[in-house]
Amino acid sequence: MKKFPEQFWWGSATSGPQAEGRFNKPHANVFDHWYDIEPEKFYNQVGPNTASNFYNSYKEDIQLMKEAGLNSLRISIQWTRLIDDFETASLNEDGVQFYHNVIDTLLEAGIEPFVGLHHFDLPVELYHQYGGWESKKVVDLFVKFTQQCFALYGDKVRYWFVFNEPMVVVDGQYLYQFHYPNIRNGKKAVQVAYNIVLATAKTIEAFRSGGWDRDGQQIGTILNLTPSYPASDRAEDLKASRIADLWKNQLFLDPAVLGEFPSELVELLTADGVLWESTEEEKILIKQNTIDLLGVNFYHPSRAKEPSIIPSSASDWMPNQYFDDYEMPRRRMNVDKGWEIYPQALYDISLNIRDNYGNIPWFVSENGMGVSQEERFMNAEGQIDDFYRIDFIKEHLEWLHKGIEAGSDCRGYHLWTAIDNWSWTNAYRNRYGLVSNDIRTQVKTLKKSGYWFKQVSENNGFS
Ligand code: BGP
Repeated sequence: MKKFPEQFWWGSATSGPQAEGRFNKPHANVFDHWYDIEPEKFYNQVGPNTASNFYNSYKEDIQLMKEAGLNSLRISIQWTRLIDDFETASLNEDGVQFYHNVIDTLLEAGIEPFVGLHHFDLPVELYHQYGGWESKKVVDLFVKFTQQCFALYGDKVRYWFVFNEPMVVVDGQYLYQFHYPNIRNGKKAVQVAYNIVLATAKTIEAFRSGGWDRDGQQIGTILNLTPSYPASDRAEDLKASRIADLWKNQLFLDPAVLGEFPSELVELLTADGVLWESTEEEKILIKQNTIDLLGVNFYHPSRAKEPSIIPSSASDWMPNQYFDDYEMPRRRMNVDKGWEIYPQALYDISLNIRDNYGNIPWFVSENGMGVSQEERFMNAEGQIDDFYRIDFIKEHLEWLHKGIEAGSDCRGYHLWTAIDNWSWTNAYRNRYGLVSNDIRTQVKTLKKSGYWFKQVSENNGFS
């Protein structure tokens, strides 16, 4: 039996925009808006309007999560649901009550709420008015929203997370065009990355100066880490992999944990003429407001080879002018996503955090397997026999366990996700849940993995 540390968090991650549905929301976020104007971008034209109906069925859903053995759950508070007026951060009463109800129901079920404050769900008005994360004005409006969250729920919530996967905001909105406003502008991408780091530090500052850590509450952030491996040991590939790591991982990890950006990256951006605009005062703020707890979303590694893009001018600047993605031959893939399955990377992440980031407490905040047409695996009893998901989780847990044995301070494993939910432009194509969701009827049923996860959670390990 592989045992995990005591009080290990066996849980799952969800997000407001992917689970709740748009019911009673006073504002649209960037995805709501994108679906309104270009539904054809979304798989099967399924949008976020109903999602998994969590707004209406949170009580029953939380019951199912309990049946799947979760002792913790990450939700996210939607800025577009909680706030009526973004300038003053005035509250929307229905939103306020909804998140009270969800948090109370989780606590009653013995499930620790982990609360995220931004899960790709920027209010679209703030993009149209100010350019969203390009603007430091939006940074300050965001901090006001987070202060409302702390004031409302700070006595009940012990674990807060400022951003989910900031690199995906940068990649999706400003570089590789898979999130609204899907533009391509390297210089803006760099400023957005910086502004998100600044927003993280300012939120942490507000949390601590407001005394919301008075009973040991902690604040962290959630980063998608994709450790970079070179395609070969040729100098060109090694260099490409080093820069990929700096950009994809250290850009957010270093300021979050160490309080400063990696100097190698700053030098490179300066030499290329695309470094962000910042002040000395902000630098100090970032230095002083690092996280208590790190969430790591891990799906796949990154493999890099010598780049093929040669920019013709600084205005064409793109980070991938320094690295090309390299695809391993015969790699195993997370079905339909093209993501390489490489669980050993979790061990490498464990050691990296132990050795280079002061062994900060961390947990796997997302990991999971997306599978399309899962009804293929439905057995005679109407249950989805997702043996492949059990194998996938086990493999990852085995490598994580080795990392913990080596002394890395990992406190939990959250699967993406508890109940099949709506997923950005993929809509409901790839299913990740421990619980299936028939989106025509909203009937939700535990999969085989749900029963298995319960045993793992109860035994605090598996054999
Ligand atoms: C992460 C996000 C989640 C979730 C997951 C699965 O990047 O934090 O919100 O969506 O990936 O990816 P996808 O939904 O694109 O299949």
